[in-house]
Amino acid sequence: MELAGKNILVVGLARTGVAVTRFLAEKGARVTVTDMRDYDALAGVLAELEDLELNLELGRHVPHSFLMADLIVVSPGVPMDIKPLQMARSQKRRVVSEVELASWFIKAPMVAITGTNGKTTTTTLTGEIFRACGFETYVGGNIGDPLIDLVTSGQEVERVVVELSSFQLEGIESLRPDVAVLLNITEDHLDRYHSYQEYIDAKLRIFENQTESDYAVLNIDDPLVAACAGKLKARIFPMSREQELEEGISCRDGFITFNHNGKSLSFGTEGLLLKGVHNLDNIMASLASTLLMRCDGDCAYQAVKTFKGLPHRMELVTTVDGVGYYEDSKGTNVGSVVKSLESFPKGITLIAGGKDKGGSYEPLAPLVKERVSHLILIGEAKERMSGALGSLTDTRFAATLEEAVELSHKLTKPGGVVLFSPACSSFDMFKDYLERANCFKAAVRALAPKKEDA
Ligand code: UMA
Repeated sequence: MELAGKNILVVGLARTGVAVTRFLAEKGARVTVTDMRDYDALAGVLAELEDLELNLELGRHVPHSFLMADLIVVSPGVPMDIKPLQMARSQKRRVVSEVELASWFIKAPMVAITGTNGKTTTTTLTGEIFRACGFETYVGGNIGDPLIDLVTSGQEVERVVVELSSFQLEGIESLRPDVAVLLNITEDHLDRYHSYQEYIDAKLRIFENQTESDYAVLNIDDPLVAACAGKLKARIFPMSREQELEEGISCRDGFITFNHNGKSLSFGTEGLLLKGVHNLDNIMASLASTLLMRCDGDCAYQAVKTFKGLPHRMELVTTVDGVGYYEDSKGTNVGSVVKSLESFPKGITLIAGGKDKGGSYEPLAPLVKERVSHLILIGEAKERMSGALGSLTDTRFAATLEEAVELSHKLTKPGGVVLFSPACSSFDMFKDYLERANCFKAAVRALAPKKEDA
């Protein structure tokens, strides 16, 4: 689509909206930007865009602008079913997400990664492997850097690795990854979707434009993921920790084995810095994607061996009075917290809660009963979480995250761990999961600065 001179509406003015606006304005489009937040709330963001000529509609969405637009680009945080978007669609206006827009201008081969958990780790590691193998690589998407930034920069790359959320996938039309990865599906974002099936359907859209020349890397240990295999046009490249695979990637008895077109490569898992069984899935997905896209096995394995993982994923903040304090602010859904709890044997003080996403907390019950000595709940979700889990262990409420940390310090015996893994989003008390992570870390460090164990 030729953008110069077109009326384009950008909906949402946070990270994505700013990046899209700059791109479109530089392409010569007539850009209108709309956000429900007002001028005061957006002062900082507007300062970043002051060199551009824009039409601003802030503090409200004006339906007329949606109906007049040649193209509407929607930020991931804006639900697709808000009234003005519904109206625009019914009037055949073209509505896309930022990743779709970016994909129109990207020529380099693309690996796209989705799933409920592990996306960011897999995306980062996949990027690291490509770079270690000598490919100029851009890593972006839901991970934090909008994909459109690559296009705006004019940077020529040889590989693109993009983390895609269900929100971004809702607004694609033609985005077609050369390799699309689906790691797992468990309940999430039920505050945004009308049903779990709607969330699953959004995730599966990652495959919809693929053809027989592309690959779908599927974690077939996950029944929901395995179930989609028969419906895809792309070549299926399965991954499993449970089955040996003649064609695919599997992990058994301390070795990851990649079998493809009669070629076999084997990689030992002992001594890898990335711990936990769920991380084996992330590693297999990254190896599969990169080896399918011409990476050398030895170089790829070197990158895996030196990869330490990400901040805000089970990060040990410090140890105070013999108790380890782990920050897992990215544990924003139940499936993710299950995996975090599985990492410790017993004696866990779990701090959880935040903005409720409407899903069930029941999947946490067996692990809470078996391993959690104290459960400290915060945020809007605390009553509902207490209803599901409160009878299984000593359960208390705290008004703030700081208060929860102080309480955990009083309750946890030496040798135990305090795990902050919320199972909820942060938006009831914080700007985002990063602010929440920093609040937890500051509260831990304030506990006993001189008591930190060496
Ligand atoms: N808004 C409206 N009208 C509405 C609703 C919202 O105007 O009806 C406005 C809000 O006031 C806000 C903007 O729209 O100003 C929404 O922005 P956004 O939430 O899309 O924020 P961005 O900074 O653009 O971040 C988004 C992703 N956020 C979400 O999906 C919620 C980021 O993923 C992503 O990194 C970024 O684009 C760059 O691509 C974050 C996330 O939480 C990490 N993702 C979810 C997750 O991982 O679970 C999906």
